[in-house]
Amino acid sequence: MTAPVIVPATVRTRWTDGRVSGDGVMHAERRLRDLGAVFADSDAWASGPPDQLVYRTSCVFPVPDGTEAGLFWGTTFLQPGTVGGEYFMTKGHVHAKSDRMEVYFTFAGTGLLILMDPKRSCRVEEMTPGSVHLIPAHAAHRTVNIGDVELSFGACWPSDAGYNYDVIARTGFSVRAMRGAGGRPDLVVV
Ligand code: M6P
Ligand code: ZN
Repeated sequence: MTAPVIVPATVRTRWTDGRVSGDGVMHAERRLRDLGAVFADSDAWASGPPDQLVYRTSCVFPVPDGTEAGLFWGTTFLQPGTVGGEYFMTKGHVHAKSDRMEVYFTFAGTGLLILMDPKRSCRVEEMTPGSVHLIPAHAAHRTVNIGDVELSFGACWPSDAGYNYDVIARTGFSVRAMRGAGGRPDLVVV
């Protein structure tokens, strides 16, 4: 057998901020206009600039969506900011195949990972550079930027996990993260 040649990796992640570059990287973004039902104060949301970037993702999908036993991965870049005193956050979802797990790992910034089980009980984990977070089966998950700079974190999840946004659209999370006194987050149970 001939010796294999050494080839460079086709995709790279910059460890300082999670920036992904290379082959097949797909970019997406969510602006304030896309996040109507997410924030508690709908008047504050409606009076905000609709073009305001809230977060963007750079992901790699090496196999077709829905493939069993494949993996997807990428970085989410969540901007700092608030709407009606509530920190910028992702929409949040449960996996369509709800027993599929996921892992998050923080590159930069400070945030919260809100995990909610099917009984609406929440666990809130602090995200800091280097922190690693396991999203258990059946858990709804949402991230929140509680700092003054961009929060970036990596994620890796099964390619057959899918997204279910309906549960969150209907009943939301049972905890909201508000900017409190001294800029520290207050967790409000709703
Ligand atoms: C992470 C992963 C992605 C997800 C993204 C944004 O990168 O969990 O699957 O799409 O965060 O979260 P959401 O889909 O809730 O907007
Ligand atoms: Zn997920």
